[in-house]
Amino acid sequence: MKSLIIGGAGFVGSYLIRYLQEQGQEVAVTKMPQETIAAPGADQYDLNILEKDSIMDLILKLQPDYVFHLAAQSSVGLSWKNPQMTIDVNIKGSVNVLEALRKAEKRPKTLLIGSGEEYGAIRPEKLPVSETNALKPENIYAATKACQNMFGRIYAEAYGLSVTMVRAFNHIGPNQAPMFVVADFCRQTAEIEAGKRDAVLKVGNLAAERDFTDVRDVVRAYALLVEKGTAGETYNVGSGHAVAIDTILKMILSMSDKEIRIEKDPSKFRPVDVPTIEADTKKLYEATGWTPQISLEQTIRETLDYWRRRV
Ligand code: A2R
Ligand code: GDD
Repeated sequence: MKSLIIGGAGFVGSYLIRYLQEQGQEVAVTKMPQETIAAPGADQYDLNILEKDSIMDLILKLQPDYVFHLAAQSSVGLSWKNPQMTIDVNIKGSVNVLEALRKAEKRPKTLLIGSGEEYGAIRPEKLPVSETNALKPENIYAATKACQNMFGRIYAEAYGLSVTMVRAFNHIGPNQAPMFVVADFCRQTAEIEAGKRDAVLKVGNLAAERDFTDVRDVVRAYALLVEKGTAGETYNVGSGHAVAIDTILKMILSMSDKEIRIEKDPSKFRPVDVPTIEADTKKLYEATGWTPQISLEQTIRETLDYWRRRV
């Protein structure tokens, strides 16, 4: 079997390449021209998803069995600062991918990666949130992913494309960019331990509750879903348990010997930050049998150790 990963130079891509190769698959991967990927055995192609014809050429050339569309502007925080770019990449780029798939001779099974953020503020009695819950995105990123989801369903129904949609909740682990909360707090802690900054850890909204899963469990779910998911359907991918950011912070601090002071940084707060996002993963379980295997403590410890080695 041959997989094409679009946007494979990012956080999830590096793990997905390795996982699919371990499963015996042939893997091709696209990256932005300025990016590098350390992935022996995977064929690499430069591709900007805003260039529609290039996607089509690549899919026609490779004729993959599976396509994983990971390319995105993936940060909620950055989406407030750069809405146009987020909309271009996440909506126009995704439609470009769908158009390329529509014109492909051999139509691959495809996974589009959306977000638990698409639900927006969820009524407490609706938690954990299932895929049938109404979408009310509360930030630019979430709106673009809700839009991508709608296009995915439309293309599946109108053109018979084998496109399955994921709503991924927070995923974490070593090698994640420090614009996301766990990597950010672990990097700051490692820098404090190494004497590279004062013993003050800057934080944003600690009251938010999010559903965290180790990235290695996440890519395993993607590989199962691309094969077993139903075209036109959406599946939540998360742990099923929301944890307060404050609890995450305390876990990280408990893993360090340093005395660290916490300071609120106004620039880290967002115009809107929904209180709780928690996934109902019954549909995913019923389709694939997937359950997460790596504990929150293990993934946080490994992320902290990763930053200790890096700083
Ligand atoms: O922005 P860069 O240079 O870091 O590249 C990102 C790439 N990307 C693009 N690829 C092709 N054409 C574009 N116009 C374009 N713009 C950005 O997509 C990066 O290498 C990749 C996304 O990786 P990450 O930001 O690390 O996201 P992650 O955590 O791997 O998430 C994968 C998917 C995304 O759709 C997220 O929105 C979702 O899972 O949570
Ligand atoms: N980044 C960051 N930095 N977030 C902080 C901080 C901080 O210093 N302090 C508190 N937070 C809070 C944010 O306000 C948010 O409520 C929560 O921590 C998680 O923020 P992020 O790690 O930036 O992730 P995200 O939830 O906005 O988005 C991630 O998860 C989505 C799925 O739920 C990304 O991986 C998205 O691509 C993904 O779709």
